[in-house]
Amino acid sequence: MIFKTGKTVRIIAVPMDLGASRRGTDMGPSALRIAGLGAAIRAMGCKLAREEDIAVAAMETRSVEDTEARFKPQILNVCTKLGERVRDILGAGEFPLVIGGDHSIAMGTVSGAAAHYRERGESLGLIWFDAHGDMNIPGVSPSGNIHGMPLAHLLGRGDAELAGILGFAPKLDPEKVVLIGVRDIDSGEKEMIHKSGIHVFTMREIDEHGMAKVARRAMEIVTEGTGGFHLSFDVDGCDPSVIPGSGTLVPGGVRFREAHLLLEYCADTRHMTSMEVVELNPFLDQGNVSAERTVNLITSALGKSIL
Ligand SMILES: [Mn+2]
Repeated sequence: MIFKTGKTVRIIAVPMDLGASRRGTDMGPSALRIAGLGAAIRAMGCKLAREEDIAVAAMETRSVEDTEARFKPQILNVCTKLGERVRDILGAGEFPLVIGGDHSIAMGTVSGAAAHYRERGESLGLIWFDAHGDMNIPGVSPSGNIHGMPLAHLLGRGDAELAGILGFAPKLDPEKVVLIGVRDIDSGEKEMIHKSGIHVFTMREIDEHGMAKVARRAMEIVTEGTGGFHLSFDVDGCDPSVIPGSGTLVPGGVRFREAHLLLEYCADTRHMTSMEVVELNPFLDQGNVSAERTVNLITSALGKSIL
């Protein structure tokens, strides 16, 4: 089965680790490419455009100026460039597949997708698959690491510059945002999540109702009244036994088939118009198994089915 919209897929690699606490997510794109991402997409019968890279400064070449939002100027710069590319790629009718990189890059990807729909008078739905809430803001975040803050900024909170990438805020209607797989929330984040108005399916809901029911409800939320939706897939949403190669592992996560099922539902809607994969850290992996499984998961999201 080929990608159901028939769109050309364009991979954009963003080797970012400035937002993370553990080093090594900058090698995530390399691990996915070595695991055969491009070939796997072509093998499905999808058209794949020439891949692109967005340059990211190495941590060693920069100094931390702001301990409440570490490496903010560099992350702002990368996210702005990424957002412009995602907006333009969507405008050209292609499917942007962004490979990271730590989760701070979502401020770029989602800003670009939101800008695309905003120009058309439409709104963007968002599936945020993650063990964490990513709803921290500078001054509240215990670490100052920006990879724990992207969702808050996309909803218009926190630092005005990070929230204002591509010149508008907020990027999202919280009613069209779904957080799935969460099981580790900082105390300061809990109130932010409750007040935000986003939909949250924690591991408890997945345990109680099963992924099929959760995924069906999530698809309704992000497709009704939107122009399309973006999937931000943090590999740490999966259980560490599935994806050991990530820096902030939390036990009790989504199992391999549950993750596939969610992604198959995303493909079935024909409404997912962009996707990103973040927080893969090959230095913490066992061989390259996490990247290989992630490639497999990506093909499900692009419409590969078992039969
Ligand atoms: Mn995350």
